[in-house]
Amino acid sequence: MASHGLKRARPAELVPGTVSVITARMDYLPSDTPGDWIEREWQRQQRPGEAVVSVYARGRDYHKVLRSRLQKLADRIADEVGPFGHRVFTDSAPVLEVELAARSGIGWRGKHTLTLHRDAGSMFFLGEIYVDLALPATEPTSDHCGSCSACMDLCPTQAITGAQRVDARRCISYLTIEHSGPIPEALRAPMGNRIYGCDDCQLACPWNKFAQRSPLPDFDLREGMADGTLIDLFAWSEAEFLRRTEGSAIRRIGHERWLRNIAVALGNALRASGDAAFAQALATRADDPSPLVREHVAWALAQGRR
Ligand code: B12
Ligand code: SF4
Ligand code: SF4
Repeated sequence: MASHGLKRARPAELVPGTVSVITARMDYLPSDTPGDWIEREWQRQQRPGEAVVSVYARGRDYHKVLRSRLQKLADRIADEVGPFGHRVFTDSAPVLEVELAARSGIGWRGKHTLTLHRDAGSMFFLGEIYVDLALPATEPTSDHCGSCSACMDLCPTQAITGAQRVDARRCISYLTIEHSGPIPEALRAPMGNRIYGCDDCQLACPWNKFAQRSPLPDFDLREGMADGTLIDLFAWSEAEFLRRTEGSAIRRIGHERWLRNIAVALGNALRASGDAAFAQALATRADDPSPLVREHVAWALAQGRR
């Protein structure tokens, strides 16, 4: 953040000539998501041997999908108004996406910090087109969190330290995706069987019963991403990991972090169930070439002795 300075707050410093920002949301629940999906997600966390990948990452990498659709939208605008200066973004640049979305009426910022709308919950991505066209501004929507604090109360690591304030160092999404080193020991048990990202603050949110399905096949589930077991996924070689995650956002964490995360989940499963199958799976990687993986496997095996 420091290296980009105030570019984040001043769009024209990022893309010279910018005078307006077109904001967009793209829903990501897969098209065949059942009506009781929130309940099902909670239940999966009760089955320790299941591997829980965050809902947003179970299909194709959204960065590619959203960026190409925003570019198509920009091309269509150019067909109507003639060539204009623009650049599309999603998640990739120093852009205050949630703040822009909130100010332009895509939704309000929930206490979990994400953008939220009464008709769509929060299960959507954000994207923007910076343009050099002076467009009339849309209005923000009102805040409908009220006295609710479900997301703060249910966060497994107490990462939401105040309304609209997340301590990323405690957030399972950060720890499993962005963080490269060892996962702090105190936060390993609360990770449960989440191996990539975390949805709990969104599952807790009453507005997500209005979350919309995506009509795009891009977000259809990939094999292993919604029904995989920890034991199966832990057995993937690096080549298999790369093959199975081609075109998926998961690929970016690499095989080493993938194994680190699953080792923690296996340790939690071992502690919860005492099932020797989890210990056997862990033992196959006790001598892994990566010190990071070895340390997490050793921690996980020790959970069986607690
Ligand atoms: C860093 C990051 C994370 C971090 C930190 C999250 C956090 N809450 O701080 C981690 C890794 C933990 C994370 C996790 C997740 N993330 Co994330 N993340 C981002 C990212 C890349 C940057 C956010 C950020 O820190 N910006 C910098 C800070 C300074 O900005 P800010 O949060 O908007 O807050 C500032 C402004 O409000 C500003 N402000 C307030 N008033 C004013 C006034 C003025 C004048 C100005 C200038 C500024 C200003 O001050 C605030 C504090 O400094 C964005 C994409 C993006 N470019 O925005 C996605 C994004 C927020 N993440 C997203 C998602 C989906 C997630 C997860 C749900 C993924 C998952 N399932 O695991 C989780 C949810 C965790 C949570 N409760 O937040 C989506 C959210 C979509 C939505 N509906 O809102 C985004 C928008 C990506 C996208 N393009 O779709 N994420
Ligand atoms: S994503 Fe999970 S760990 Fe992070 S704030 Fe939300 S509930 Fe807490
Ligand atoms: S769970 Fe409650 S407090 Fe949290 S974002 Fe949803 S409505 Fe707001």
